[in-house]
Amino acid sequence: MSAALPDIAWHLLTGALASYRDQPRAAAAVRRELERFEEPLRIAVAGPPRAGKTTLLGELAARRGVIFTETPTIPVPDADALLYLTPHPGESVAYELADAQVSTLARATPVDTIVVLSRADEFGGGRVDGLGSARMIARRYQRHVALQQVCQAVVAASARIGYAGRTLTAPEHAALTSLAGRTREETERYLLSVDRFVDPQAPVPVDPAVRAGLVERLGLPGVRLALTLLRTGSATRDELSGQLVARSGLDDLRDAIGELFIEWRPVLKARSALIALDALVRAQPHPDGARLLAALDRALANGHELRELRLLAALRAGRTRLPISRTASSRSGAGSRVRPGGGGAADRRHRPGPGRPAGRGADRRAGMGGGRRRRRPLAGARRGPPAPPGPPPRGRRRGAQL
Ligand SMILES: Nc1nc2c(ncn2[C@@H]2O[C@H](COP(=O)(O)OP(=O)(O)O)[C@@H](O)[C@H]2O)c(=O)[nH]1
Ligand SMILES: [Mg+2]
Repeated sequence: MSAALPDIAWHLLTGALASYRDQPRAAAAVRRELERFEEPLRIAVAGPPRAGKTTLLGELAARRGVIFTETPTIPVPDADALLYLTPHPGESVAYELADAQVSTLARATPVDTIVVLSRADEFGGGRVDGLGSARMIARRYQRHVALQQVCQAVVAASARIGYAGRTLTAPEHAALTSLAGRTREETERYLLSVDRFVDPQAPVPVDPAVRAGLVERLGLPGVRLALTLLRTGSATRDELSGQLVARSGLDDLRDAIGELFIEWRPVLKARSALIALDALVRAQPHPDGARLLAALDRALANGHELRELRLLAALRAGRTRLPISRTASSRSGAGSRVRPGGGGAADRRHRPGPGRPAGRGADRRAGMGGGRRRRRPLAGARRGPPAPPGPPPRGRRRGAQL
């Protein structure tokens, strides 16, 4: 049985510390990596300006053992995991993320990224079902080969709707209820633009200043959604608030962060440390360097936890599922979910056997960079149409839509 990745990483780092004992700066860098092992998981929230990073950070309440930081650019030094926000998704996101992978090792183990379709309420041209269409787009993107190779999940979320729902006031609820008392036809033309909605002349039973407050907090798509929810049965403040939060996608995002990042903290920490050590050894030549690099390569290529993580992401995305017998046999444990280092069904099936040669290149392709070999045994269980073809030629990549 292969050793656990955190143990291997710890072993390699302490070995490197001994190797570099005569090079104080390199030794200090290794020591720093050893310290990081004990520190909270660092999750960077990145993306273009106005993608909604600050607003989302406000909703990702502090959790023990995790530090969220906002940053405009990638790659993010010191981050163990990345939430990459994009309000205008396209294929270019996959290439931006691929370009930001700092090394071959990082590229070969893309277990550290979740793509967030942010400001999801604005999708679909701000129609009532904008959040619903964003969720469907996210699901489709998760099956796209170019994105699978750079991230673990794609989740649609609107921090604005989540926040407004969570903090919905009684006066806001009352104002929305009065508006919802009018028929859809009556309110629809005032919901075509912000100017119309806040127009003092508009014969709507809510004060213009209150309307301006509503649109400030919920946006027009949010107001439209709230009116639909009120008209279709979510009448009380608690019900409306709960529905807005549920539809915001924030719970889905928190689940993804929990299942793909936080539960795997030691593994992601180990991965960060190994990638950092790889960079250090390349920058600071040492007689032990070649041996260390080979060991690092082996550790990441053979790390069964990293394969489990990739498999878990594929299961969550519905790209694959465990064969029935395996699912049934694991039901007594964690069901079809794969647990961190938990030796679940997926683990038993895919863990390289003892004494099996490392087969560097093959393991890379199999375990990480797209998981082709890993998927093959499960091919019969795959649902839906085959994944779209791979990336277009480089010249046509940027700006293309998925
Ligand atoms: N419609 C909508 N607007 C949002 C959402 N999240 C943030 N915004 C707005 O987008 C603008 C930029 O948000 P901010 O969080 O500062 O983005 P940052 O530059 O990425 O940190 C602000 O006006 C926010 O109110 C969202 O989920 N939906
Ligand atoms: Mg900001």
